[in-house]
Amino acid sequence: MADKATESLSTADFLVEGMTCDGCASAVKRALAAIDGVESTQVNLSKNEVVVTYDPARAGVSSLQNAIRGAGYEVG
Ligand SMILES: [Cu+2]
Repeated sequence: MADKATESLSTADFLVEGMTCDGCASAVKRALAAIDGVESTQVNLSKNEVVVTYDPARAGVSSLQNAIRGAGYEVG
């Protein structure tokens, strides 16, 4: 089960509307971190940009988008 294959990670770039402060950035990060396969999340508030590094074998782009929407933000 815990096969130690080398992970090949992908990054996904999202335009997220509604993030206005560090609290929003934290909420988005927390929502994404809760998804299995998400390695890290970077938020650029001034560009409304969220960059997610994830394992595509375990998480899909749509589940990342759903997590962001679930936190209360629009994904472009
Ligand atoms: Cu905020």
